[in-house]
Amino acid sequence: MKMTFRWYGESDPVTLEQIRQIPNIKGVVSAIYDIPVGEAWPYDRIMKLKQTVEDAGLALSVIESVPVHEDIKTGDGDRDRYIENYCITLRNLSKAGIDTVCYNFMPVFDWTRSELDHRLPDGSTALIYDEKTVAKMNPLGGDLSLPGWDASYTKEGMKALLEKYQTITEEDLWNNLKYFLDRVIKVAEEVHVKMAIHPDDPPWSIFGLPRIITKKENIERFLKLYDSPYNGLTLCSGSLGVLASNDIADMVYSFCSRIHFAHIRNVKITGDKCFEEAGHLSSGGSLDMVKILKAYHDCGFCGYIRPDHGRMIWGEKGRPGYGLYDRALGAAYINGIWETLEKTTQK
Ligand code: DNO
Repeated sequence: MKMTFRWYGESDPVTLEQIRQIPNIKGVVSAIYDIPVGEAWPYDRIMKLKQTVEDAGLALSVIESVPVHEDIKTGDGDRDRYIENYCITLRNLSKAGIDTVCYNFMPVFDWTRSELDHRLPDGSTALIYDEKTVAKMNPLGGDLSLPGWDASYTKEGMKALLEKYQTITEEDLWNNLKYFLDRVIKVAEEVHVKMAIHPDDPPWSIFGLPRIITKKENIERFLKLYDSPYNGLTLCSGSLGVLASNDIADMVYSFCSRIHFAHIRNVKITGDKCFEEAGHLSSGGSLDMVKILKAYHDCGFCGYIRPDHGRMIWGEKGRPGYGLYDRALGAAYINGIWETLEKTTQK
């Protein structure tokens, strides 16, 4: 496995210099954040990002994410133009030496939580999700804004988009995803960029919007939509793991050859469709991190891996889920488990 750490670019309070000092982090996962969703990423902008990262002694390992325009997900408007742009971006990324791209196919909202700074008994704060609170939230009301959300919508634009989704069923979303893959994976194969879809977080419908990358059967269906090693997964233990019926280690064993990027984090299921983000340690949450990492190790996983969301600890202020300290502790924990697996497994 290749350990990486997410960096949100120049505006990230966490610096590349800090990231470089976390043991075993050799590369970062980043993106260009100021290009409107749907537009092609110019080669020189990609090279500028790569240079900045390399000047700090790190590699630009994965692009997380190249976002997918809503017209592609709804299957109308300018989807062909946006798909064409997506392919240009992949070609430019490949030319810059990037081999792995993460994306998602969640309508309108990326990862969603009901509270960003829920205080835990130890004084740290964590992201939590409570279904009843989310059900009461007005997606038009600006109640919450998360780092993964596209903040460029006007209220009217958002309203129109949500209305459009009223007529889009899960099956429509599957068809639109296939339409996208049929065009994009062909290019990914040609330029050797591994595409890695991120599961829906949380893995159920929110605000009445369809969500499909939610469980094992659906991931199997996804992989068959375009059967190619370039059509792969970002397996996120925390996103899928909030459903007790999702067995993450089993998914790793089942899909390993198609997992290009592993997001490792723990979550504590606190009720039906309710959860709290925990530190990475197994005993802090509902997932057995050793079992999950052992599954990757048993499969000979050599893709990219990163610690995922952390709590805010030691008084740190920063981007929800993406502070330095708790994620660095997560990285150290993953390193420790991996080293143990390396040294105790018969080759
Ligand atoms: C959340 C992240 C997601 C992820 C996207 C991938 O912390 O894992 O925002 O980057 O869903 O497109």
